[in-house]
Amino acid sequence: TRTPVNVTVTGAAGQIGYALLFRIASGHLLGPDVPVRLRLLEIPQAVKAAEGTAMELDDCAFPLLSGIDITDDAKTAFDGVNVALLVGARPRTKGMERGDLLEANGGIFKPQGEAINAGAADDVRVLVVGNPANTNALIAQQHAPDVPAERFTAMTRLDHNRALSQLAKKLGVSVTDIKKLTIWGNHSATQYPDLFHAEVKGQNAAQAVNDQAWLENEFIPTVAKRGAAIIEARGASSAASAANAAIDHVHDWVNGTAEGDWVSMAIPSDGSYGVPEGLISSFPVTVTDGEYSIVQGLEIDEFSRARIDASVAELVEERDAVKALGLI
Ligand code: NAX
Repeated sequence: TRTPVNVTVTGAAGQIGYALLFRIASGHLLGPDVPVRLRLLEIPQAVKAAEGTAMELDDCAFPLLSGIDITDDAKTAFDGVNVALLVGARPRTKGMERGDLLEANGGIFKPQGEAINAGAADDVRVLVVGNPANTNALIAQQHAPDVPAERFTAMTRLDHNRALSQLAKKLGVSVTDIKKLTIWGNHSATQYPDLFHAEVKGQNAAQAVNDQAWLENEFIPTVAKRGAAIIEARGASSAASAANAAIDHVHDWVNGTAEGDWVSMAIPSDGSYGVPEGLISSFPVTVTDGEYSIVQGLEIDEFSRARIDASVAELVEERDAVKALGLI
């Protein structure tokens, strides 16, 4: 039998954690034949709630779940970790300035980066879900100099999946008919969901839509502001869909992307498409043998250029702000 893969989830007692853990333990993260050992990291006040979730995990008798450890210590949580899902973060509360938000998250992602640096397995893969995800990933990465920089990623797969669904609805097709959709930039309202390189049943998606007003005034804002719409409707932020996207992100990073398609991942830029090197920005990527690469050679027209640049400019601002705060 295979050695279990160590999967650490931070913020395990939160609502995304609750939706995520059962799918990891049932084999959806890594595959139906890969045993997992879960490590749950929480703040001290939430350890008891995490223990409750662990009791429920026990009660599922998942054949692939070989153990659960719960801790409030980052060093313990990340010791030997193969897959790190950084979900716990400090949300923006009323009246909180951006600097305060970045500072509070620096206080979480800096020690977690250090703990990953100290104890992670050689093949560690890190996905940051907690917002501001791209910049939190950058903070953690900068405090893990011994881990290859490209192992730190942030989640734009929920945005990607939201875009797939919106487009499928508009065209009356199945989501499986759509390929090569891209989210560019930051996981924020400035993100750019790109239909100009996407295909629907082999046809260019923007041409299939043939409605620039819908694309600009409906599609892009609906995808970018979907998180707020969910809060408005549900009275709580996206949880199961965010957990599902985290599963998709890691699953495809480990197991590869489908032939003739790509996915969106926020990854450290190598300078492609004019995105400054080192920024953790969303790109179209394919994965082979567990390694992702940015899809090259896409022609970016003026419309897309302006939107990618605006989102990347926001990432530059966030990076400069955390630099000024001494967090990186
Ligand atoms: P919850 O508030 O339900 O859960 C967060 C959990 O993290 C809490 O249990 C808290 O105790 C824990 N936590 C806080 N600091 C911690 C630390 N230092 N170490 C370990 N655990 C810690 O939030 P939830 O709805 O689960 O959302 C989690 C994060 O995901 C938020 O930052 C949220 O903004 C972000 N999201 C990101 C999305 C994305 O697409 N990238 C979409 C969904 C979601 O909004």
